[in-house]
Formats: sequence, C-alpha cells, structure tokens
Amino acid sequence: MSRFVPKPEDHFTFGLWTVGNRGRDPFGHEVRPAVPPVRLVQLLSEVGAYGVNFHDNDLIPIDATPQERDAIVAEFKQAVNDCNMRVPMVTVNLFSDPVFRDGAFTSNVRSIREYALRKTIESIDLAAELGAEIFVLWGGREGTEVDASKDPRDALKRYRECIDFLCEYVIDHQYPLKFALEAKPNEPRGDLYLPTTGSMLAFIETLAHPDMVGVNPEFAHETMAGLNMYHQVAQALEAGKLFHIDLNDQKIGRFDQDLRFGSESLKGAFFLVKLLEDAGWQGMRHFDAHAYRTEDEEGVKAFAEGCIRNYLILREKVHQFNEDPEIQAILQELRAEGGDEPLVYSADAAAALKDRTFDRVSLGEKAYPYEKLDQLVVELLLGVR
Ligand code: GCO
Ligand code: MN
Ligand code: MN
Repeated sequence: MSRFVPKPEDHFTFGLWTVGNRGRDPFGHEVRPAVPPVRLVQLLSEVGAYGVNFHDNDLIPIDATPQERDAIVAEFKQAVNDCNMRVPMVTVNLFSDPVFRDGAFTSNVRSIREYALRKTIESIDLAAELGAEIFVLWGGREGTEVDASKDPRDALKRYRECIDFLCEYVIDHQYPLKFALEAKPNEPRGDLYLPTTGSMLAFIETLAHPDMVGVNPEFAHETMAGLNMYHQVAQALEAGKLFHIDLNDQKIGRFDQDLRFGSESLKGAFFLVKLLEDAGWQGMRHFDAHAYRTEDEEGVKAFAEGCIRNYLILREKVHQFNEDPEIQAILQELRAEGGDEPLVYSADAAAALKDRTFDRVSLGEKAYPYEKLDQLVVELLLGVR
C-alpha cells in the first residue's frame, strides 16, 4: 500500500471546483453541502496534493466588494501556506453568469467581450499575486446552437483579439505567466469553437504571441470528441505546447463525465501516464474530475485519493513495461528495422529512391507481432506479469 503514497514532487493538483463539486446535474439538485475553500485546501493536503487551482469565482463571489475580495484572498493564502501547498494554476469563470449566455470573448456584444476581458485581467492579477505560473482559458460558452447567429470566422477573430490583448497585459505587467487553452467539443453549448486540442494548436500559431500560449488537453473532452487523448497529448508535447493537463476519465460518446482518473479507460490512462513519465514532463498532474453524485465528504476524499493512487499505480506499471524483457525484446526487434537516420530530401536522395528496386511484395508479407505485444500489455495491466 505504502508504495502509492504521493510526494510533493509528484505535483498532483486539484481544482477547488473538483473536490468542491456539489453533485448538481441537469436533472438534479446539489447533494453535498457547500464546503469553504479553506476546508477544501485542508482536504487536499490530507490526500497528499501538491497544489490547488481555482476559477476566480470558486474563491471570490462575482459580486464581492474589493474589501471582501482582499479578506478572502488573505485567508485563502494563509490556508495554502499553512498546508504547505501551492497555487500553480488559476483560471477564470467565463461561463456561469447569465452575462455569458452567448459567449464571452466571442460574444456578439462588444461590451460583453470587454467585460470578459476585465474579469480575466483581474483574475490574472490574482494569479500573479498567488504565484501561479499557468493561466488556463476554457471557453465554456464560446460556441453556439444557432449557426445563423454568428460566422465562426468572426468568432475566431474576436477570440484571437482577446487572447492577444491578454498576452500584452501579461507582458506589460511582467508577470511570469503563460496561457493554456482548453478545448471541448460541446457542452454546455451545442457546438464549441476550437473543439479539440488539435484545433487549439493550429489557432495558437495565428496569435501575436504564440510562445506565451499552449494547451491544456482534458481526457474527457478529447474522448467526447471520439479522439485518443494519448495521441492528442503526444502532439502537444512534441510541439512544445503541453503547458497543463486535465486528467480525468470518460466513456466515449457521452456527456462530460469528469470521472475519477483511471476509473474507466485503463489502457488509455496507462499510455498517457507512460507518455508524460517517459518524456520527463515537468508540468502539474492536475485532476479535473469530481466524485459520483452518490458520495458524501468521505466519498469525495476516496475519489481524490483514487485519482492519485491510479496515477501512481500506472506509473509503476510504466516502469514495469520499460523493464519487461519480453515486451522490450519485441520493441527492440521493431527498432532494429526502424532506421535511425532521418529521411532528408536532396535531389540525390530523391533520385536514389527512384533508382532503387523495392521488393514491395515481400515487404507486404511481413507480419508484426502486435497481438502478442498488446496481450503482454493487457496482462501487465491486469497484474499477472
Ligand atoms: C469543464 C471544464 C472545466 C475547465 C475549467 C478550467 O468541462 O467543465 O473541464 O472544468 O477545466 O473551467 O478552466
Ligand atoms: Mn471537463
Ligand atoms: Mn477541464
């Protein structure tokens, strides 16, 4: 048991909104009482989290006066320090209040876009005050049900203007902050703009300060879109754009379930952990999930502990995979035929390809031992290796 105890350097983080989730859904009311942020920080430190993240309004009510805000922030900072925790990421809620019912940065109403910017720069000030290094932007209402209402090209133009504005603000204030954009295909809108991490990566290249902006892929969101989170994260990582990650779980083709990490797609979660660990990725292992609606506070704790344990167990499985003689022998065999030299164009190289005789038929007859390899992985995950 004790080998799956988290250490601070494991960098596990949770949002206030995750362990603070009260179990409301579109068909039912809250089932758990509201828990004050200070108590949530204690709960997270009890389960061994390194840090706590939040939306501005998870901490500060939207209508708080500046005095109230300062008092809340001071009390929260104290709790974070007392628990020896950090605030590595802050985000802004641009989706709950009715003002955002038709979008924030992509709203058809200029004053709403301006208000969204004001709310965001205040959250950025707070992030800097608390020492966060990452600012996540999830455009929960940036989408539509009625395509007649907005040309998506205008929406993207407005989105870009706002992110460029925010980058300039951060530069102007010399804050050591980077942005991580989080994609989701739908929910709460019928369609959300920039629905996948791949779309975000392409969009980032059109910004004025692409170096300041990366992605925050979420397991549930990519899975909702029918995509393979492992592949999405690999592309982001390879592009140097994996600034943050939302770990959870999800059945394909459902609403956003935000399940406990590793509770549903074991193989997918395993390869994701393998990717992050093999790459030595330095970012936070952030859980954006919540306990089932059946749970009370004890269940919420079990949920948070489960996320962490599943990550640590899978990490141990990764080490086992990397040392398993049979698995490694198969990978070695594959590597032997891989050829390490990069394929680089030159006129000579192209001419040589044209001159070469390929034995296409025998190359096509080659079989690959992937049934065996995959079964070894399954047995490793099932704990019989
Ligand atoms: C969701 C999202 C959010 C965001 C959060 C960070 O589907 O509700 O995943 O939880 O991650 O708002 O900005
Ligand atoms: Mn989500
Ligand atoms: Mn998320």
